[in-house]
Amino acid sequence: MTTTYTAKDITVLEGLEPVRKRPGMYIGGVGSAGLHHLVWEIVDNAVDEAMNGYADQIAVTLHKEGTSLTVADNGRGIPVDKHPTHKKPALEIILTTLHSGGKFEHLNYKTSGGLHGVGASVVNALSKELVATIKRDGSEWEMRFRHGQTQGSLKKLGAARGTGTTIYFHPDPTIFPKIEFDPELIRQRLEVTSYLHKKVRVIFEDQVGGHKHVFENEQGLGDYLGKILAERASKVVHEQPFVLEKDNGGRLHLVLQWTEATDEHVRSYVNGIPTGSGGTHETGLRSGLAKAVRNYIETHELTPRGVTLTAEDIREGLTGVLSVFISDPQFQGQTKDRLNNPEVANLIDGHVRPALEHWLNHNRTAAEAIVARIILSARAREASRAASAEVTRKTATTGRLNLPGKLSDCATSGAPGSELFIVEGDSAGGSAKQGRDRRFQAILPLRGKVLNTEAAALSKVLENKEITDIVTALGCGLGKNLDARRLRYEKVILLADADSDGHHITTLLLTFFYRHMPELIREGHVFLAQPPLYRIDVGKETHWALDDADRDRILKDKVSGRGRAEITRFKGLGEMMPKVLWETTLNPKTRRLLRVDIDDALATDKVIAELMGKDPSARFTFIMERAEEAQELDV
Ligand code: 0RA
Repeated sequence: MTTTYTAKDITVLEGLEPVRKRPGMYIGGVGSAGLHHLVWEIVDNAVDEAMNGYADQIAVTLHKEGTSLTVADNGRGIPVDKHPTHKKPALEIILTTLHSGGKFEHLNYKTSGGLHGVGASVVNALSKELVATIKRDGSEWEMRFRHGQTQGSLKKLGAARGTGTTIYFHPDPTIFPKIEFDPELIRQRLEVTSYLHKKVRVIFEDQVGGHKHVFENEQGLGDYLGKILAERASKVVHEQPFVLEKDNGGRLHLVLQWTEATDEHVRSYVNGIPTGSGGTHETGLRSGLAKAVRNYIETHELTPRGVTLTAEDIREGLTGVLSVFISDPQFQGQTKDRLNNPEVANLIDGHVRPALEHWLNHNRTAAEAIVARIILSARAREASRAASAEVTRKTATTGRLNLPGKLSDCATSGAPGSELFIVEGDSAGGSAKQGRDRRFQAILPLRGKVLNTEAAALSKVLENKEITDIVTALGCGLGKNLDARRLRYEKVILLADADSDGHHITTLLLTFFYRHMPELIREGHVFLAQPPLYRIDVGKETHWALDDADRDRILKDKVSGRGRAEITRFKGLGEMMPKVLWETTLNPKTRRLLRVDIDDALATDKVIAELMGKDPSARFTFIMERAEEAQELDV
């Protein structure tokens, strides 16, 4: 007798050995990202069940050792009946055979999520233990696995009400060198999941930290946008956001709101996966958006005179969230966070353009405020371009910049090793000017108030004299016209008193650099000087302390048992002798500088918006905490 195998059977019967042999092929790697991939994979299955309308609750439990998880949904429950050809429960086939996409259509099993769309069997293959508990047809069933292999057969535990799927898994330590789930990462992902799927209740019980989170949103992306606006302390230009929800076939959810912020902040997701590097869906959004706005402006004859609107002008201050679900996402880039499906761009453009144009025409108050905002950003861009063109022109014709009067420049500005100290207050500026090495150190004292640039439009920022003096002294332009190669100093060093006013000024300046000259921070040009707060004299020795903790450390290590110490506290930089300022703060051989660094753009954004937008007292703790930390300062 001969047996005929169909292609379908061969596919379905492929075991899990390849997954254990080459886990990286399936989950990207065996580091922390790969480990968390297991969680997203199992959660995505539950999310699919919810998205299809069969479940409205997903509960994730991180068990207290932080090494295993349980994901439960109240969906239909994975079928437990025997598959006609394989004579095995469908549950077993789903968890022990490798399958992807359409190959499982005969089981009605399809995943839309998942970076690789690999499904639960991959998680099973890479777990030292996995337990599936199913409620279905009035009973509760259980099936256990080790390293992807069944441990006994499907068991009926007893009668049960309701339906649902619960998966417990503990990753295999012989595959993952370090098994430690990150509760904060999981919390954030689940919170976003709840925004992407409104009305699904997502519960996260974090037994590591002892917290329980319940995420549930009526408005979905609308609620998410509200949260982003609050975090960034953005002032909105119009009251109601533009909302688009298309749920037939694929899914497209979009919320947009223009703000007075000077940057664009649109977060995008494909099948629930964050696409931090954008891709074709964002391209489609941008083109649809630009066309809708331009059409509206033309139709209503709102075209401004003397300035052309660029696509960037149209998007300045735009805040929003885009979430799409598509059937065969192709991700690209080193971190696989850019969508590459070419067809998606036209699809999104085709939905966004008419819907947004319609909305603009039916929300005239909002539309007019948005157009005014766009024209303003175009004018501000023109103004700053003209200002930097002026700087270039002057340098070209006279060979000298029209530098601010109060700048004491150095002999080697523009050359490697040159430094600009931006100093708070005139008297401190005087000491610094006398104490510096004029060959390579320039001093710019600040007199007036520095504007809080966080909430201000660029045109406002450029009206502030202290800010324009800094911009002119640096010579590299700002915003979209910034050219870091033209920076006139290698190091830009902020020098302020070691007190709370000083910290305040420093924070304002850092906010300005972060918003309008971020390349300078990113390329490591921005530093904080660390002037001492105390002078400690013991006999013939002198020590300098940066703060109270430093003072106490010096008293303990250097002074105790060596006679009486005389401690002087400086009231401000201004009362420090120029020679002392040189020795402690200016001299590259003896000073300590903190390099300002951008760690994580999203987190930084949030910190700055929080600091500058709301609680003024938080501004100080920020700087002081960080400054005490170490050599690197993260804003
Ligand atoms: C296959 C078929 C059906 C449901 C599921 C799988 C299913 C899978 C997962 C994974 C996590 N939660 C889940 N819930 C359901 C449909 C069964 C039917 O027609 O009743």
